[in-house]
Amino acid sequence: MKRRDFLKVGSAGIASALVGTTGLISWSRRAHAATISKTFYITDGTITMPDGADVYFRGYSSSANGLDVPGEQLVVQEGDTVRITLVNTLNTTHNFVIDGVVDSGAIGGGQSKTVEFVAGNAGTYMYHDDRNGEYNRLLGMHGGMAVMPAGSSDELYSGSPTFVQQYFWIFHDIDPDWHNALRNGSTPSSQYEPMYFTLNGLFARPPGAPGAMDPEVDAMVDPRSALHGHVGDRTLVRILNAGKAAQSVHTHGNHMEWLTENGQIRPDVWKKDCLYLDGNMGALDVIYPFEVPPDSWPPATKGAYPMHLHSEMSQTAGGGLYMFGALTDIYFE
Ligand SMILES: [Cu+2]
Repeated sequence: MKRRDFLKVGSAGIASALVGTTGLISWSRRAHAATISKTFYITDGTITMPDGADVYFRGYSSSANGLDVPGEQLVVQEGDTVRITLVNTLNTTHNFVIDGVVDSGAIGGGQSKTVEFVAGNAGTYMYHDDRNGEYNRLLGMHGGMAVMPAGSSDELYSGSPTFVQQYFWIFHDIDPDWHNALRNGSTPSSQYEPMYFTLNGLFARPPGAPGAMDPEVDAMVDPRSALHGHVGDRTLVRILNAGKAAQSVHTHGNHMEWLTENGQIRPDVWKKDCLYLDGNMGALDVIYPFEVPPDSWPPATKGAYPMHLHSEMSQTAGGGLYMFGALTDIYFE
């Protein structure tokens, strides 16, 4: 579909567009720029994997004794002043970087630093620590930032196809041998071999498994990840890959409208059910349109469909444990 055709479809929906309440990201249009302040504590700890292994992580956390992987989702508007205070509780040196936007410089062990920047072009960004190449990002120091167009609540960029609600899907993959080496201050020397795969920091759980259907632990129902909508609730998904492994993102039910690839606006909006996502900070923005699935008869207006990744190992944990990987569900309500 050409963008021109698409915009016609999109503009019909504007009158009824509302800011969604089911997605985690809620956003109201604002006439004036604001100052957004946030404090991140650089912390570490272990997280228990589905096979029982405790793996070391570092994160940008919302409290000094917490460990958030990924860090909290930031949502700002073009022109906003964003002020981030970093409190490094560790004895290693870290930083806070948004490529092309801000670089805190080194924050030594036990030090704090406040960085300030003006949010520029609308779009989806990853914040991360690039102090030690990719290693701190892989250890968990990453998160997503959405910059909304000035004065807009239903566009990805000015003039984009519109949506009524938005989510982040931040994927990650974990090689425990690398995490262990980095914990001990050494450089990983083994070939990278991811054993665990997460969506917004959580693993899926198959039916009947401990934690299944618990929104605190199960990526299938985590309100940050599972899409909920009625027919017509066009949903923006900001997809980021903090891991190292390239992935293939597949939605069932509807195709995705593919708006951007690695921060670049696509010249035409294609509808795709499967999209390639680069490893090492690949990024996609898509709209899941919540249309009645075109081949269904009688028309299916309710039901649940999976989103999964098409590399088989990403659906597993610990070299087995099927369905303990990076997947979630899409609920037509
Ligand atoms: Cu599939």
